[in-house]
Amino acid sequence: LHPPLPDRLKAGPPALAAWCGLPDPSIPGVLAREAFDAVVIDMQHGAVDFAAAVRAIPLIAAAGKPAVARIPVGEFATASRLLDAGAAGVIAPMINTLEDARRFAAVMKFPPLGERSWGPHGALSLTGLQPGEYFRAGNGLSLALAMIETREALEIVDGILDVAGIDGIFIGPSDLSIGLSQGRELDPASAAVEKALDHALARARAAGKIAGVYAPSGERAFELARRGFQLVSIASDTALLRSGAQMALKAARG
Ligand code: 3PY
Ligand code: MG
Repeated sequence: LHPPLPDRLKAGPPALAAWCGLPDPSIPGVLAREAFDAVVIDMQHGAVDFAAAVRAIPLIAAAGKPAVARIPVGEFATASRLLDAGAAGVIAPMINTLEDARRFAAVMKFPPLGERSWGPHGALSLTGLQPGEYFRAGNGLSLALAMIETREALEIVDGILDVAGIDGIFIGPSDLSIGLSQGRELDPASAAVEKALDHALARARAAGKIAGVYAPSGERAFELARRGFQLVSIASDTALLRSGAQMALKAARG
């Protein structure tokens, strides 16, 4: 049983997460056994369906790691279902209005804070809590991260951070680079993105909330964690497979 993810992220040190988009649940299960602090299952761009995510969650938990899922855009009902299955947190992409943030927070938190409906079948077995205990503790156990990845979202980042039930933000540097350049470029390390990262991080810190970010490589993750991001995901399962294969083949070919 791991400590509540929001508390763990606030206390530090920065958590490094694996990022999984391949559909087989054994892949997050394998990566959870490596020295990651958390594992993200990506249902937005990944090929992971709900049944695969539900199978991955206990495999990640069995390695003593929190499972975090990214839902498809606007599929807020899926967020509660993932918490019911035992996910420790949910990342919601493209939160571009205060209404998006409020709808997301509502499905993530039980009343009176939100409107999450009761039925945490997997969460009860994974946490070992009794229903009443889980009902009282649940809002503090589950992490709600709103993705900031458009110009609109960046403009209202303070308002999003202010929504009760939103535990923090997670920055998507690729979409943000597209948005900030008005569709002219994809450059997750552009000067405009760098400035936005610092701004969003500072606003999250000022609000006493969590700041997470996606990093395409270990080197970039190191740099973003050092800058103060509390949750940094590294590359993806596919990227790690490809780079591992390339390294092995390079060595084999001499
Ligand atoms: C982005 O960079 O846009 C992301 O969503 C990270 O996966
Ligand atoms: Mg994105």
